Amino acid sequence: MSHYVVTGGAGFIGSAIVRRLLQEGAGRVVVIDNLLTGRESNLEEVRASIDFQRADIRNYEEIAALIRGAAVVFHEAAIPSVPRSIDDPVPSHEINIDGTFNVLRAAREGGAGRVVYAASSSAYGDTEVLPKVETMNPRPKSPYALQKLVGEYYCNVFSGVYGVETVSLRYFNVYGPRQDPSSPYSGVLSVFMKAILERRSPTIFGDGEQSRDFTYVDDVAELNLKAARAKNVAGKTINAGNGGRITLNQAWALLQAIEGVEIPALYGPPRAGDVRDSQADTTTAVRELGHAPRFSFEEGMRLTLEWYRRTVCFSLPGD
Ligand code: UD2
Repeated sequence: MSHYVVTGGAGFIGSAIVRRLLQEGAGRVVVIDNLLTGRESNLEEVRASIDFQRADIRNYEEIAALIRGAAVVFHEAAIPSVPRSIDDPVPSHEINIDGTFNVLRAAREGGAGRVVYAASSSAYGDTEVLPKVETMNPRPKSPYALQKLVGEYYCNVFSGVYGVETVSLRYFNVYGPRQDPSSPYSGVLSVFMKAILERRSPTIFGDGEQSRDFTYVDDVAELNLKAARAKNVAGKTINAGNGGRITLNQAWALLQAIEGVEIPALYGPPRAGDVRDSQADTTTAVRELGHAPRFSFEEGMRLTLEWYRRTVCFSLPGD
C-alpha cells in the first residue's frame, strides 16, 4: 500500500496536514522532521497512528528510502521567517533550497506520485496592485522569500523535465493552534495572542498599517488535500489565502475587544525585508482546487486564542 509523507510533519502546518490525512482515513502517514522547529508534542494524540521518522531533509540518504513509493509528499519542512533568514541565512538557505531539492530528487528517483510544496506569498514582494495574482512577476525582498521562490521554480522544473507531478501552494500568513509564540521569529498573531493573555503590550514594527491575508491553518490543510487530488495541476503555483486583508492595528484591536481589555501596542522601527501589504487573489485556487475557506478572521482568532489559553503556560502580571 502506498503511503503519504509529510516533511516537517511535527511543525505547526505539517501537523495540521497529518491530522487531516488521518481524518480522511489515510492508511500510512510517514512524518519526516528533524525537530529543529517542529515538536513531537504537536503530534501527541496522533502519535500511535503515524510513522514518525527523525530525519533531516539536508541529508538525501536519510530521506530517500522514506519517500520511495509515496503516493503524495507534502513538503512542509522549512526554516520560516523573513528576519531569521536575514540574521542567519546559511541554515535557511540549506534547508529551504538544498533540502527542497533533495525532497524533489527523492520523489523523482523513488517514483512518488505527487509533491505538494509549501511555497510562500513572500515571493510577490511589494506589488503595485492588490490582490496578488499568480501571473504577477515575483519580487522577493528577503533571503527567505527568494529561497521559497527557488523551491517553487525547482518544483516547476522537476514537473516539466522529469514528469514529477508538483503543486506549489503559496501560503498567505498562516495562523492557528500550535504556532509557536516563543521565538523572536514567531508569526505576529502568535506573538499577539501571548501578549494579550499576559496582559502586556506587543511591539509592532512600523506603523501597524501593514496588512496581511491571515489564513487559518485548517483551511490551508484542507487545501493541501485538495491539491493532492486535483487533476491537471502539475507544475502549477496556486495562492493559498483567504482573499481578505487585515492590518496589524486591526488585529490587535480585535484581540483587545475579544478580551475586553485596553492595552495600547508599542511601536518600533519597521523590519528589514518586510512586505507592506499582502492579499491573495483566490480565483485560481477556487477554479483548480475548489478552494472554499471555512474560517473568517474573527472565528479563526477566537479558536486560536482559546487554544493558547488552554494549552500554553503564560506569565501573568504579578507572577
Ligand atoms: C512571511 C510571508 C508568509 C509566510 C511567513 C513565514 C509575506 C507577506 N508573508 O510572513 O506567507 O511565508 O513569512 O515566516 O511575506 N511583526 C510585528 N511584531 C512582531 C512580529 C511581527 O509588528 O512581534 C510584523 C512584521 O514586521 C510584519 C508582520 O508583523 O510586518 C507579519 O510578520 P510575520 O513574521 O508574522 O510574517 P511575514 O509577513 O513576514
